[in-house]
Amino acid sequence: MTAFTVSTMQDTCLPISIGGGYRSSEGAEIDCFDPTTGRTWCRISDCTEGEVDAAVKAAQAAMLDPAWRDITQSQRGLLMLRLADILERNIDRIAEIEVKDNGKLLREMRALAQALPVGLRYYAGMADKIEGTTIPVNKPDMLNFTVREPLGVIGVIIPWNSPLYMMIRAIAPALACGNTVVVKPSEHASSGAVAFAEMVSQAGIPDGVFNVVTGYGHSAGNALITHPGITKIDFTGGPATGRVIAKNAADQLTPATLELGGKSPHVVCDDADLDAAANGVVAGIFAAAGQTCVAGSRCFIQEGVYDDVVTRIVEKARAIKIGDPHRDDVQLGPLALWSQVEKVGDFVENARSQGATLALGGGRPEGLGDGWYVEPTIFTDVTNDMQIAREEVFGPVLAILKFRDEDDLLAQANDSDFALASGIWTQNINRALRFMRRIEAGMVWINTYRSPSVMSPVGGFKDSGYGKHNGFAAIEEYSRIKTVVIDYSGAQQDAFVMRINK
Ligand code: TXE
Repeated sequence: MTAFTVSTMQDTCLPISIGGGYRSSEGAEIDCFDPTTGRTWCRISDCTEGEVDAAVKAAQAAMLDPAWRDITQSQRGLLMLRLADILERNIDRIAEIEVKDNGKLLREMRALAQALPVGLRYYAGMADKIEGTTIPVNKPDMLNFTVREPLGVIGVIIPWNSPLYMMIRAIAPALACGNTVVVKPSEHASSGAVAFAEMVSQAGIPDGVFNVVTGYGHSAGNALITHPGITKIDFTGGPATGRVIAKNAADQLTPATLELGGKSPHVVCDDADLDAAANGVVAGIFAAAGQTCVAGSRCFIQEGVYDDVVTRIVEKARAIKIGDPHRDDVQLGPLALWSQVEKVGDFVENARSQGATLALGGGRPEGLGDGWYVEPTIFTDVTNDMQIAREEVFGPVLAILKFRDEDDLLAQANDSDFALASGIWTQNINRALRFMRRIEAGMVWINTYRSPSVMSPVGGFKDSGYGKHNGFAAIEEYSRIKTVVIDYSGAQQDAFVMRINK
């Protein structure tokens, strides 16, 4: 089998993987762009409905295949450990392939690639610890227990910002629970998932357990999530698409885990270590060029230190080195999509016209060729009703707001459609814990920001979606409970009266 690299993928149309191995698709070709040059670097296919159907059927067949269905939970874990070892040997290759698609810093993509085997090993270790419970139902001579079983075929839709990282956090718990998966990566960043398929085969995971179909969301993606053979949808992407997916899932009564956007509040209190806080705020929004769902895009600064902290943040952001994401000294690469560059431009215009003050950036840097670069951009004097404070930009744009006291802070911070992440910088533990209790957010970081772990549940509330990735919580997302009742009394039952607790 081919070992995919940037050079073997360059200028080719990538294959798909259905039921093991690779094949070419009959669908129309789609160009994939390198954001550092703005030019096409490879192509993928827009898979046909028939191909998506074949992928789901392959995954259904694998669910029934004794090679997957009948192996022990420990054996499943061992297969995952083998896959983790293969991934570990391919970290650089994966990072390079993914940078080509989304233009994020090679350093960042390498760190994410290093997290892939960690995630797999975490869930591999869990595979043989997935247990049911015994329940004392207060009925003598009756045994009541539960077993946890896989759901079936999981349809996984991933975005372009951190493709394999998002994919692993779905497929690792899914496989640990004994499911099979069909992945539809973003049309902008499919190369990592395609390359990954060969590693799954090398690990000895049975054919059909992991399948990849490529293509647009409205075609291949829609065919996948509306397929009656899918028993669960795992989606990471934007809220608009999330709503479409949730409606489709509801139509088929298919459960879904949705991780959508955010407009996360990042708070600096007057008692914080101001320099550490300013660093945290800058990293929280400009790392990954703001293209992360947990970006700390709404910064709240307490009035007494507002001017001081704004100055520190602006100076640190001004010093950010923009350029080729492959270089070690670069801190801000291009945006992944041209449409994102245009979207950022619209946000900047709108923020200015609504009365926010442009304190830094707002345009595109000179001298970087045709790459899709945007300057680190900061708006001050933002109020919570402005578009820049309400909608997700998904770019290097920070909105700074002022707050008086805790009540004022929480009223503003919670006045948002989103509730994914939050952060607070303060030396007062009581204050931090009061914030933790009252903030509407799936995650609260105190004196740190953007510090995820596979062991720690991730997921939002409100328009940021529902369900959890990571941690033990994900096992509940990818398995179902079956209740078993055994009467060992040997007594005759009154057939007309329910044997309910009295
Ligand atoms: O996402 P989409 P886009 C946010 C961010 C960004 C916005 C739009 O604000 O600007 O979303 O980005 C597939 N049925 N996030 O347009 O459309 C699609 O092919 C099935 C936040 O890239 O949500 C891709 O694989 N699938 C986010 C995936 O959905 C469909 C990360 C995501 O695409 C589909 C990315 C359909 N009808 C963007 N339509 C985060 N939470 O990290 C699209 N898709």
